[in-house]
Amino acid sequence: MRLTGVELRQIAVPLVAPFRTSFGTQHAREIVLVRAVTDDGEGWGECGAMAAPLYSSEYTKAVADVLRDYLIPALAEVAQLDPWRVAPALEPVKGHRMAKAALETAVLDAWLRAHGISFATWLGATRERVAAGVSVGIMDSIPRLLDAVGGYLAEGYVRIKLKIEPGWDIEPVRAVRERFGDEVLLQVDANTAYRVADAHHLARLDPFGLLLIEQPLDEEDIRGHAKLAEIVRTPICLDESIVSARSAADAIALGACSVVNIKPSRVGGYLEARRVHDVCVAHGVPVWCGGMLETGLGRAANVALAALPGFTLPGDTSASDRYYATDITEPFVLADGHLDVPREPGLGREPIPERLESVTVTKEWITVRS
Ligand code: OSB
Ligand code: MG
Repeated sequence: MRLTGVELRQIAVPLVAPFRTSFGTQHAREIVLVRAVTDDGEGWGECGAMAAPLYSSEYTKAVADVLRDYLIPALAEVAQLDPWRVAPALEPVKGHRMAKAALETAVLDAWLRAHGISFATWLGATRERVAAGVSVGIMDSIPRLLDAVGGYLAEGYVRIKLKIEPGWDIEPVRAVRERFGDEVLLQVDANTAYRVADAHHLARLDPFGLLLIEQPLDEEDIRGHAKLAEIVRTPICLDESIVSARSAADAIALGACSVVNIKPSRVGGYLEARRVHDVCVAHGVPVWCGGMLETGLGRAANVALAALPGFTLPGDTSASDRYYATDITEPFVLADGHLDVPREPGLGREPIPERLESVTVTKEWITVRS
């Protein structure tokens, strides 16, 4: 397979409701989409980076720059392209994992379509549908939170994740437990908002029987998470800290986490995401699939990944309508608390042209060979 060129597209899609986390409030999702065009068909990749560098150091403008100026030129050097040759070709460029993931995913989609293989089959999926959890943002008041959680439970979501920050942690968790009971699968995500000195405060979450506390401390504070795990009984799960299979192996060996959130974009793509999964399975560490408020394109690949055997906890793999009034692909729909894993070649989803155009902010074409 030979790469002909790449289209970079910036889109902006309004969210159905503002999504507030400890790092900020999103009203719309600004996303870079990559379309890889080859002599054997084309493929799509969605970049997880957000508009501002507040969740991770990457952001949409930097993603477009590094793809145009460094990553696509590096990939252009590869004469015979296949999914395994992408990461080695991009390896001289430091960091920028989300940008690399989007480019690799576009090549992988093109290659899988050309070979008639679905993402799920190629990754080694063992399930036909995956359990859907939902991530619930920080709200203005407890009654609003209870309305939101009640709505999601009524829709059938099988696990609730509450975003927390100092001042919005013990009381929201207590209120959700009191209203909806102890059987609800419940977890919290701090997005690095605490310090190790908050350990005894976070231990006050222990009586509520949470599945896990996600990323309480700074992404680089592996030792702090290990210290926290000695004081807090609720399992510690890492998100931001896990950027590769190596960092997962280190965090597990150092006792910093007993659960891992796998986001393919954060670790540089689906090949590395599968390696993270394999490392965790080898250590008996449960994993679940995280999300970056993806459209149907990124969601299709995440749902395929979440169908691997080590994904024993429900993921942030919610239905399209949890995020968008109109998705850019055929939507993912909740059925009995689950999403169906696409079975068609490649991602099994593609942008609907009119919808894609209606959310497009800019697009550029980068010729690789003519
Ligand atoms: O920390 O998991 C996170 C969304 C954007 C950035 C970071 C995170 C999130 C979520 C929502 O929690 C996940 C989703 O539903 O896609
Ligand atoms: Mg998280």
